[in-house]
Amino acid sequence: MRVLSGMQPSGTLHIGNYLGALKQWVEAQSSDAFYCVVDLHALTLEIDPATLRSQTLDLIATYLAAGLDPEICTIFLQSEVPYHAQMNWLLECVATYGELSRMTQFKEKSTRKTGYRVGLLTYPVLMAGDILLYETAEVPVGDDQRQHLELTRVLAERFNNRYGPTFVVPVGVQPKVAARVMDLQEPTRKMSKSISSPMGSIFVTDSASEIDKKIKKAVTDTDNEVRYDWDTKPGISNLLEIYSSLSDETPQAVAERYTRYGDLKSDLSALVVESLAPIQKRYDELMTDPVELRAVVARGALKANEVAGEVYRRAAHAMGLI
Ligand code: ATP
Ligand code: LTN
Repeated sequence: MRVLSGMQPSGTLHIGNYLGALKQWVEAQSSDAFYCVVDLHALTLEIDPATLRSQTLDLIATYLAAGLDPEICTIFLQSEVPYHAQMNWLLECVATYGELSRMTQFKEKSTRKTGYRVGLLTYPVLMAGDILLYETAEVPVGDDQRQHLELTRVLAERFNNRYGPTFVVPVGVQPKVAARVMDLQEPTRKMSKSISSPMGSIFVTDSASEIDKKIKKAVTDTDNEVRYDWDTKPGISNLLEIYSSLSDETPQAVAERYTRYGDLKSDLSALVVESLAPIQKRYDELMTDPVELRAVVARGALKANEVAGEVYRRAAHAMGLI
């Protein structure tokens, strides 16, 4: 089963990125899995070039530290496979302005700033190309990417109807729990790299004491009953989902063991610290050898270019390019 996913090198990952996406990727890795650092996507918002370069290396190291193994799956940089930019153009000539301007992420990010970049509008087309270039069947992503996945399916189907069968129509897959980890301070809003307050997100690089402080201060409610119920208890339900994702129990089963918020928070904090510790240790080791990190993605790009090149040529030919 062909699997592909990617993340932007836009800053340190939080536990939502890890539980919603990266942890699933590790479980789904095989010789048929492709994972990329989507560095071209990171150019849609203002980013300092040196920062982009260092965050790209960080993200490669984080993928490996979390358990992606380049001997098993293909890890690559989007910008090292030029077919992504080329496919983007073909698909921009399939997508409509109306459907791109209706994307929630575009509406949110474009209103924060006047003079937003055109790339912010066309971002989902680049993403659709990332996926379609690899004949992807499944795309493991968090819940917030559903709309982009749906657009990818619409574009693939439109292309196939107009130009003949060319693309595999992919599906998005979300984990059963923690597909949408919420901000610890505002549990009705998703944990986010760019919007959350520092106390609202647990980063994969956080120290044990930072993790403990953030979980202890997480917003809950005053009825003092540990129950999994998103409608009336979003704060507690969020903590239960994080727990559940790390312990492989259901959130209801975790809830049954606790009567006090404080006990749940202490145990959760210990579990998060224990789960992140090996990732942090490996990350530190990997970051001492940036040359090897570059070599991993250079090897990945060789395979990615082979697969993507074939699909790109098929699509270009179908549209009438010689
Ligand atoms: P930003 O806020 O800057 O847009 P982000 O934190 O939303 O960043 P992305 O880089 O857009 O993170 O997402 C990387 C992956 O993590 C995607 O698969 C996305 O669905 C997933 N993801 C992001 N936030 C969460 C979350 N709060 N819970 C679960 N999964 C998430
Ligand atoms: N939009 C995604 C990142 C992304 C992606 C992809 C995810 C770009 N291309 C292809 C899966 C498959 C996000 O997480 N913000």
